[in-house]
Amino acid sequence: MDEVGLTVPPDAGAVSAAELRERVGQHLVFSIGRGATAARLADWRLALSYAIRDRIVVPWFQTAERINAADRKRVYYLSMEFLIGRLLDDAVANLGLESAAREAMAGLGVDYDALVRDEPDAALGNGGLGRLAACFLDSMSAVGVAGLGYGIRYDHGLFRQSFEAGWQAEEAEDWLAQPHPWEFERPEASFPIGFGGSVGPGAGDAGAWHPAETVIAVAYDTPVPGWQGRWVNTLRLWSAKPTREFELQAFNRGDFLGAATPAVLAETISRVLYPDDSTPQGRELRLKQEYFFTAASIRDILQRFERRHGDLAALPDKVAIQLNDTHPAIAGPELIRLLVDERGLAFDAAFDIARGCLHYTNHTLLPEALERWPAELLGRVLPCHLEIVERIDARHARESAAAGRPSDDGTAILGDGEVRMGTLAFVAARRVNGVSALHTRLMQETVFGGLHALHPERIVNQTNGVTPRRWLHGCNPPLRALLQEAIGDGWVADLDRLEALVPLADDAAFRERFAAAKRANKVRLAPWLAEQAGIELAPETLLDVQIKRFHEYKRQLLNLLETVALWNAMRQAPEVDWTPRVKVFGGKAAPGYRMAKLIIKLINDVARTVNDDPAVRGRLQVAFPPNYNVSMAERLIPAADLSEQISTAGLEASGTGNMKLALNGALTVGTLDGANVEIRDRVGEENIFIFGLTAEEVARRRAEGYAPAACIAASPRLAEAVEQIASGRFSPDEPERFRAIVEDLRGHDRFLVCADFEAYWQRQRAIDAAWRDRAAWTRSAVLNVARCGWFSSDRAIRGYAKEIWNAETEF
Ligand code: GP0
Repeated sequence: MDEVGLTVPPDAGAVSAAELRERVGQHLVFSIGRGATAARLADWRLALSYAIRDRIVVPWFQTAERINAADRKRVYYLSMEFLIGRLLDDAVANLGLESAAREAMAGLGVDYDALVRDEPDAALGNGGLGRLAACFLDSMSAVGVAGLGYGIRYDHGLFRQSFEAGWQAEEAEDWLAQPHPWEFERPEASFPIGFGGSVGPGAGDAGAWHPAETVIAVAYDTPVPGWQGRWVNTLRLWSAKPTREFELQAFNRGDFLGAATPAVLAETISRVLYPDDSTPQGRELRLKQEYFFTAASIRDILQRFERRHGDLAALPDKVAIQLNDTHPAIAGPELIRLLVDERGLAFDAAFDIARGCLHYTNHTLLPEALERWPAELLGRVLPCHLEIVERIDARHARESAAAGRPSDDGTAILGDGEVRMGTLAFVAARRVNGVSALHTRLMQETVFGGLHALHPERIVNQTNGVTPRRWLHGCNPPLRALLQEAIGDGWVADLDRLEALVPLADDAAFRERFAAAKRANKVRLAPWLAEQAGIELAPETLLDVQIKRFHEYKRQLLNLLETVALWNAMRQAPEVDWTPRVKVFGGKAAPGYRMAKLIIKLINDVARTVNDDPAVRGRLQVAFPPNYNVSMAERLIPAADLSEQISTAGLEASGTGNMKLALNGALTVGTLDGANVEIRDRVGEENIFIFGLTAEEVARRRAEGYAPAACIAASPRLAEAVEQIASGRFSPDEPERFRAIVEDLRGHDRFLVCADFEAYWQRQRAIDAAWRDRAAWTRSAVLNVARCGWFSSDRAIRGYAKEIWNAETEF
């Protein structure tokens, strides 16, 4: 910095509104190339973003210098998905520049909030898994871990959802249509990545891989500022480029299309995010994506290590690599390949080094979600890696036999012509973790039982968390202001301090102000909800939200059946003083997931019927705003009164939306699944509405041969709702439309919707009653906020740093 004569700006937060305003003006003219009179909203947004980014760059350099000077152990978080959302407001808040930014823009005649909303969401993820990675990035900077996130810079993130006559339609998302102001392209940080070809013999343990095709991985770096800008890590995303832009020979022959083909094929690799959540499609392109970003990252990691260290045996002391699910599980074979084939180590030494660095997070036990690649496909795309996988498997078999385990205990990596990526990730990892206490226990007892017996120290728990910067400070200004007055702002970096609210739950004046903050959020939401879903939200109405991906195990259908039954009950007893509710659904279905898409259509059909019915006007409304994403979550969560977390017990690994909603004062109606169990343990049984079968009971019911018909017969309410759906009450234009849903409910009901229906209904009526005692409700809501500090991702990251990575935290 000094060498180029640049004066280092003072503290990130120390910039005045006047100075910031001047910087915005300069960027508008000199970076965007536009004058103030011609500037559109997007131009102003870009100008402000560049001006804010300028404040991050020097602390970013300083962080790197600190890490290098102390030779700190580095933590690499490899993830196929980073669902980061908008960055402007988040950066502004982290730097403490809210009032300066507002004032600067007001001085320029531009509305700051409109600017913030103009930013497209970076939707490089599907749901919980990708959003967790984004929260972890934020927290690694907040607590000062020397962390770096690696992923893919998809040209197109998760599709945009719209409804056509109530059916989900998908459109390509285009977040890079405008310049993305937060990243720096690093053309010099690039690696050739090979695919296919053959393997010849090498020296010693080595093989010599001759790939048939090669693409270039080019890095794009986004700085990730932590709270108060005191630590700035990096998110490095790889983009695929052709080795040669263009086949000039072909072009000169007049073959214009042929000239462009290699480039198009190469760039296909980082073209689009696969929209399947929890259900891998096993496509060749997906395997190439996984290898592409993993191989580039591992090479980058090794290169950075080798620039400062000589002895590869020291790698585990200086490098911790976290694999977010099995998508980057090829990291093990790739690291071993580099050590053996390109550095000359023996296989066993290389394996031990790899296993000293690698750690694997499992996010689900659903059998259909566990990644498996046909060995034939892997051998075709990555022939060298398949050979290494075989050697890893053989070594694992030897370890297994030495420990006296039977050879057929189901823990082989290769079997039935497939490579089991969960097993591969487990075998090559030092630690393997689940994402909630229940999930981790089920890992040990079920899917990973055999491996757990062999390596009883390997599986540990790290319950998920959410960043309080985005999910309380950023999204909930009314509550933030109240907290500031009541307990200061220490909670933003130390969320346990929310506990100071506990005594205030019994203070009527405080409760009033807390309720007023919730009301303010609902008032803020109402015009948007009216515009998006055509419904009217009165602030006294109970706002009930279920926002998450559509999957049968998450049971949006259970919520919908209860909605239909409630509608019936209201119509049958209009004289009753029903508790008014607005039910909000939000979420996307994988484009190929037919049942989930049919459930979306059913919700929209029921919504139309209910919302048009004068008999329930002002009592029951159903809203399904399209295109649920991070920004929509930021609107809905602060306004919600009731959080629906109703998955079949044993199937939701953790959930993180459950934490965000509770932290913003929504009460949970939920099963004893995932982190709901830990939320209950903290907020107390009396401040949460638990219902339904436990994981053990679910397993028992299934073992006994569960038959949903008996549950339907035993519940007239449920029977009536199912019959209405079956007979076309909500689809008079096509009475058979929902036949697949009805047949499944009556005949199979894999996710035990019918078994839990009555318990859920009863709990919902208890909720209706509880809502009427607003003081008691608000008291519970305050206690939810007060006791959810533990669900900060700062706590989770400190746990990973201490118990998994063996890495330091600065703050
Ligand atoms: C789990 F296996 N999750 C998967 C997957 O492919 N995608 C995904 O988003 C989710 C879990 O369903 C979760 O329970 C969990 O909290 C999250 O990963 C992060 O661990 C729902 O949010």
